Amino acid sequence: MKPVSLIQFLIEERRAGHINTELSLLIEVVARACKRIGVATGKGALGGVLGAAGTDNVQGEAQKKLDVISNEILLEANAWGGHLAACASEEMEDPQPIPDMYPKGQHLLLFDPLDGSSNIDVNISVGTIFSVLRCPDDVTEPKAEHFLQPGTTQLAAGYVVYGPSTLLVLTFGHGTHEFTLDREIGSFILSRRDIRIPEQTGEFAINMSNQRHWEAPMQRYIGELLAGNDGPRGRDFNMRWVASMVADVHRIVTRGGVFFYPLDAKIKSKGGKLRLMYEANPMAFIVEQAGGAATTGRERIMEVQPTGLHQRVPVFLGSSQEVEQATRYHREADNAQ
Ligand code: P6P
Repeated sequence: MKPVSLIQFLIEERRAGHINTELSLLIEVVARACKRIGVATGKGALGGVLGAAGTDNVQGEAQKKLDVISNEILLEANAWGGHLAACASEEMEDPQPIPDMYPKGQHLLLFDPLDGSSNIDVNISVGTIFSVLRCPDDVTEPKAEHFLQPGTTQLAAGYVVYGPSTLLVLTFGHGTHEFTLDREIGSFILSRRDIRIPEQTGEFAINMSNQRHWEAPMQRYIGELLAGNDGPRGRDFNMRWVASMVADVHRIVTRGGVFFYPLDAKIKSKGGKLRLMYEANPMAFIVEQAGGAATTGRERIMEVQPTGLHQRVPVFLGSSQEVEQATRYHREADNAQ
């Protein structure tokens, strides 16, 4: 069968009325920028891009050189096309408006330019996560509050995982689809259309070193998985934790599984570890469109009303039966209080 390129797919989606021309241009620009990020990441030590940048981001986290480089690549690529009103990034305190010299568009782009960057120096897969919102009609100079829209309003979401192959996974709300970068021609080629995440799974992802800090329902739920055959689930479970959300989520999108970054006593004051606007929401959109589920343990991630651009939330996502079970335990515990 003739391979379908990303550009052909975007034209199909435009003809189907799922996206408009401006959004298809935005996705093409982001995909092209991610190819450049992949090249920079792939150079490793030879590119002089490993290690710390010597600066901290808005989260107070030490930035890697590639965090800063990736952020710049995405900002520069999206500045001139006329498809965006502003960008927001994990690496920037405030949104960046499109420079006055360029035309503005009707979209807001949010991204984590290089998620999992602590893994770069040890050559483990990292990725870019992005989310697209509509800019409110009467807004010409978007501020942070204009980005604070619930995940259900996303027009598009995607990630690019820089692994053995470079993959783009994308949704416009009409299924979740995967594209593989053909490095010889420099095009993303459709490799999986309408991905489905199995409802059941035998594989979970969580950072077990935080176990003593978890809330009781999380202790109960994970305890049942660890009990395996001898416990109430009556079967053994396997565990994976890459500590790179894009890699962990891509495994789940590919073969099922369930991912948790729950509240724990250490991070309770912050609301969680992962960021709502440019990590949890786009991943939730992608997972739900593939038949999975995504909650904070109490509510659907995409229904959280954002209160801050860099707000954090607990994340439970993946195979729906496991997400629902873990969420049920948390709701039961809350109701019992
Ligand atoms: P921990 C990477 O820093 C990240 O934001 C996600 O990509 C990843 O899932 C998580 O943090 C890993 O957190 O506490 O296991 O290092």
